[in-house]
Amino acid sequence: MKYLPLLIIAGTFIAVSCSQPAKQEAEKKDSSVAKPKVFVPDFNSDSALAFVKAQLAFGPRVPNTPAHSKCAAYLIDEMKKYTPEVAVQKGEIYAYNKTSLKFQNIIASWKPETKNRILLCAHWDSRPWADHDPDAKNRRKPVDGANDGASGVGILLEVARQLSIKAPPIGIDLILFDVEDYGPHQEETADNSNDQWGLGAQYWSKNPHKADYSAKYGILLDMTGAPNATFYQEGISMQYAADIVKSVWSTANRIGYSSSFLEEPGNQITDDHVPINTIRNIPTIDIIHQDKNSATGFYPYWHTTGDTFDKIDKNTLKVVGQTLLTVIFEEQ
Ligand code: AHN
Ligand code: ZN
Repeated sequence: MKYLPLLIIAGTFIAVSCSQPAKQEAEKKDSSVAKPKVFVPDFNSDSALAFVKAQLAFGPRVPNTPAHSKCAAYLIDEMKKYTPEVAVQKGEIYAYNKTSLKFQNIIASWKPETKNRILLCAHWDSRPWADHDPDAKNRRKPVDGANDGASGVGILLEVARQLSIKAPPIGIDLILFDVEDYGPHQEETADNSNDQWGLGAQYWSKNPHKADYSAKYGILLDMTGAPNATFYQEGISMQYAADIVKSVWSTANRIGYSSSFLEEPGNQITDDHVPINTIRNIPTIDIIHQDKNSATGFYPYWHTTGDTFDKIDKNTLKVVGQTLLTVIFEEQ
């Protein structure tokens, strides 16, 4: 408490040379406040929004459909514009209902030779069934997945474009995971165990694109495009990577996004970060929109036919994308 006024001064006028010893002392006390003064690119939310729209133009990206394979080709081509290091992991996996699904995990890397690296990821497939739709007639229809899938991928494509303009200070891997959202239909089975979701991420965690792949930490984006999205500190992230959660939330708050990045606990969510934490042993957090006032705990259109492009708010893309760029460029 004693140092608070000095910390605020140090944070605000960090570029001003610190001649008073007291101020320098204050900076040393809390390294999370005294961030290096570095250039951080400006995340372009119009560009990110266009990347979201481009994915939706293929239709729902449901595994084993033409829209799914066309969108994979688009994502690979797009990533290749921004880095020569693009790996595609292809294979077949079985869904909970024994359906064989062709999948493609897409991995784009910067500074592949560097051991000091971070991993950013999102899922690019969309859910085959809108099983939470308010209208029962829609519950076997596919989900557009504007927010649930495409929003996180759109942000990562814009991050990729920015990294092609200004190289990051550390190694970066962007992974677009497939087959996250093929978990059991609500009406089909009561067995909703963890390992039926995130099948692409499970595969990669067991068979990384490079033998012995590791990273300092990982950040997963899920449902990062709804208006006024609220990101609580998700439970599994706190269990495996509390220090990363705290530092990312502190960065977001420092750059002005405290109304989105709430420093309050959220529920535990089964998501792609689970196998990365438990199988790959990389501490990985999930930036995921949770809504304490909705019946499902997620945004209102979650797993409904209403998860469409018109619901995406580019301000939320900006909040998340600018936070990621700040985290990346303040690394060293
Ligand atoms: C569960 O419904 C348990 N997890 C959902 C993870 C998810 C689905 N994220 C997006 N779609
Ligand atoms: Zn989903």
